[in-house]
Amino acid sequence: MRLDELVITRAIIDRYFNKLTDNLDVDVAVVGGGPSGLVAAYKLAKAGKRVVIYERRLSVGGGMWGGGMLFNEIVVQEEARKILDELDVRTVPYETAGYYTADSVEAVSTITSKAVKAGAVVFNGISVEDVVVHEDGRIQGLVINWTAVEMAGLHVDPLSIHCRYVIDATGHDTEVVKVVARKTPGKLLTPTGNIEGEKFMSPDRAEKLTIENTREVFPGLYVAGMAANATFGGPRMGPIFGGMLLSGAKVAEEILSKL
Ligand code: 48F
Repeated sequence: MRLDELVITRAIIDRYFNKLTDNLDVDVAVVGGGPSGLVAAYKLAKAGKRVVIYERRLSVGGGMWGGGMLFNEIVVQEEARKILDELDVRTVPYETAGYYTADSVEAVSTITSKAVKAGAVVFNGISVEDVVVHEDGRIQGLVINWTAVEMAGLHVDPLSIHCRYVIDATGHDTEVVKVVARKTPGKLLTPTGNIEGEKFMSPDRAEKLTIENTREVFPGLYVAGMAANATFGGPRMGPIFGGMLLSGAKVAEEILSKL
């Protein structure tokens, strides 16, 4: 066949804009496609909910690609292994009982594939810069813009989408919560009403607290993964990823119980 560049162009534009307009009003919008966001999106989509992930970078996966210090293996503990089993990510028991390893590239690519096949729609190269809140004070949606616009520092107004729930899965930077905290100081559902801030490395406590801290932090806004610990004052844990996966599963469960 002879290829026509205009057909190629039209196909991309048509299909992309259909995808965009089909997803302007969804059940759950996940901000950040790291391990916690991907698992949350997978579980929600599998339960039949309409889910989108906005990811600033070209690739989802967040901090999981590089394992620890670019050694591309991740560690998960016994409690989290069943999630990797469910997602068809192979794990290998380590010599110390209860610890398992997985290839980080297999983990990211397989979890992403499962989430997308379950129906989650990923918009990469898009950054979330604000939230939509009307008179009732509840988050109704997100304000989004191209990452390229953000990077270039261009003065370009963003667009908005609607969703019933937002998950801040933006990792250490807890970006959505930061915006909310800046615009409504003292109103977060944290002990101080503000962001408590991430604490020093302490994996055992951090992994447990990540799950505990995975909850609603403002009407309509949940935190998951490292954003949960940064928001509620939990420690960091480094390259053990069980807490991230379990946090993604927990936030999905909590939201499903409300939808
Ligand atoms: O940081 P990240 O992997 O989040 P996570 O699910 O996992 C944390 C671990 O990777 C690791 C750790 C535990 O072992 O400490 O750090 O909590 O992924 C966060 C994703 O969110 C994207 C960012 O590019 C990354 O892929 N992101 C951050 N801010 C925005 C965003 C934003 N404003 N809009 C869109 N995406």
